[in-house]
Amino acid sequence: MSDDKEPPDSKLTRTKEKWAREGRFLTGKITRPEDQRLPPGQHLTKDWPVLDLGVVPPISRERWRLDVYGAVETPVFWTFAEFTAQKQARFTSDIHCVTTWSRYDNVWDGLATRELLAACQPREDARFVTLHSYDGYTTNLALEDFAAEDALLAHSWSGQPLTEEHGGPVRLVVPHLYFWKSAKWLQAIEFLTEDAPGFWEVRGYHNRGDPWAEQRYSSD
Ligand SMILES: Nc1nc2c(c(=O)[nH]1)N[C@H]1C(S)=C(S)[C@@H](COP(=O)(O)O)O[C@H]1N2
Ligand SMILES: [Mo]
Repeated sequence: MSDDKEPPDSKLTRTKEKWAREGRFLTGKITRPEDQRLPPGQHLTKDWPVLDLGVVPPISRERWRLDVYGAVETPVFWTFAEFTAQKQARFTSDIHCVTTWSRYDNVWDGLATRELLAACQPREDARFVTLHSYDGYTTNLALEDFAAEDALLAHSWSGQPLTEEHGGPVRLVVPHLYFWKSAKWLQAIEFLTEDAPGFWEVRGYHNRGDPWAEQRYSSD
């Protein structure tokens, strides 16, 4: 898997670790009380910022593979063509990034995580998933969060193929959690009986990351 790759240690990574230590951006306040849709401490943006470790892995749709393994009855290994031959979903959802920007009404196409679960059949004792990405990034989710009804493995945004900088060919989208849980350049989904904190989760970020509860940092 991607475990053999050392994720890059950039200045941004060190800055964000510092923010976690300092509790930066924690307000406990609703920014726009009239707007029930915006979580506390967030502001709206119309553009779509790019945030990652600074390395875009060069994975074309032809070379892309998805590996689903661990505590499952039926491991899955798909090419892009096999992946898109699965039942397709279109979900519209909001993005909430822990660095305080939110973006409304993103239209995603892809495979609902519930369909993936139907295909791989998590074992009775599976409780967590860890996402592994082609840039060496990892992030962890409780199985219930991964299985949210609006969560999907997205290959398109606004009806267009997901761009490289936003995680194409395929990224995860879990709208009800901060966006760092939505792994770009998705390579593998590992099902686990024990939780395994990912890249940001071991660097001071909250293990769950619910924007409505302002779960930004592990101390929150
Ligand atoms: N593979 C990978 N996925 C990732 C990241 C990353 O560095 N690598 N960064 C996360 C963070 S911190 C955020 S805020 C979002 C940003 O997604 P965007 O660049 O499409 O806005 O991707 C998340 N998924
Ligand atoms: Mo982020």
